[in-house]
Amino acid sequence: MRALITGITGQDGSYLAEHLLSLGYEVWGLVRGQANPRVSRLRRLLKDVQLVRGDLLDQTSLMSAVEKVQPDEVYNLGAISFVPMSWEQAELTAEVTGMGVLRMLEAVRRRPGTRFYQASSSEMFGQVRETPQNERTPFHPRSPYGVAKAYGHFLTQNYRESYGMHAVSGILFNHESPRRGAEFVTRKVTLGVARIKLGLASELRLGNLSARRDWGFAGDYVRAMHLMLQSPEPEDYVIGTGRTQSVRELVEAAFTAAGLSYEDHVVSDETLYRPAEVDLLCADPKKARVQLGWEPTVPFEELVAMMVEADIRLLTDGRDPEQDASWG
Ligand code: NAP
Ligand code: F7E
Repeated sequence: MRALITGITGQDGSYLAEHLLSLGYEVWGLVRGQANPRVSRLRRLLKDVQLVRGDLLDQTSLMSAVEKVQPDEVYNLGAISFVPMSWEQAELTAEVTGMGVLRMLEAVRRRPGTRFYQASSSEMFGQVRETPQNERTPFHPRSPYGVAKAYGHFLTQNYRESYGMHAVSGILFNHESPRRGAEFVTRKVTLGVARIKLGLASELRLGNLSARRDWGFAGDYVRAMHLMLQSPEPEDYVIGTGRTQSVRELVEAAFTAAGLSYEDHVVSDETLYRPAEVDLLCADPKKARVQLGWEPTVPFEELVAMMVEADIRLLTDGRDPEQDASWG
């Protein structure tokens, strides 16, 4: 089996590539830019992945990539994925995170039989209409990112219905790991804790501590992506743990894991609040459990402790969190 992954240099791309390689796949990753530093990191760590150039903004490059790789499965993980950036660069977010899906679907449509996975997001639920959220819960996105993901989600459904494509969306709730980008709250917190523990900083500035998320481990979630494409019928699935914690609980767990007290270090900074917040997300992953046999394996407290430990090790070794994440 041959797979093509867009977004291979991101958190999920790296875990998915490892998982598919372990299953015997030939794995290709779409990479953009002339001197993308994350590509050299990827090359160091995943030597068996083959690379093809392309950009979600460039239809011709995607057609050429699909033509060259001739994949059996395409995983579209590429996106502008940081929610605050989607207000600052709303048009670019629409182009990459939204229109990028259209361009990938058009490239894949020309190769009948290729299966397509779209990285949809719990951010589409936004201001939630019910809790927990399942595959039938209506969308009310609260950011340009959420709106762009909703477009990609409906388009994937539409191409499935219009052209009979085996195209599915995974509606994934927040998933984290030591490879998470440093801008997202879990990694910002675990890196902040590591800096404070090592005497490199004394405070951590955060935004809204009351928001609640359903946080799981990225390594578990990429298994679900693969399982979705093996199902005989193309269908969409919610993937999450079914548990929800506040940012304050995350902060408390991370500081406690390092033997510190968060009240001594965390500063609430209103400039980090979002123009519109998603207050609460909690998945109902029953369909994935029953139909795919998928279960998350890493509980929240273990995930947070794993990330804190990895970041303390990273900084102790003098590595650069932006360049290395905790890949070593
Ligand atoms: P990530 O670490 O931010 O990775 C994003 C990837 O997109 C990077 O490889 C980046 O490549 C690539 N990319 C950005 N612009 C591109 C463009 N114009 N053309 C091609 N590639 C481009 O994201 P992640 O956490 O792994 O998430 C993977 C996917 O799942 C994303 O679509 C995200 O929106 C979605 N998602 C994530 C979560 C989560 O909790 N992690 C939950 C639900 C859905 P460069 O190296 O070139 O920048
Ligand atoms: O924020 C609050 C913030 O940036 C989580 C992406 O992968 O998951 C991710 O989106 C919560 C929000 O993730 C800070 O207001 C408080 O309520 O880690 P985050 P996100 O926005 O939930 C979804 C499913 C995706 O699809 C996205 O691609 O934490 N928060 N203080 C903060 N967040 C950040 N980043 N930084 C703070 O200082």
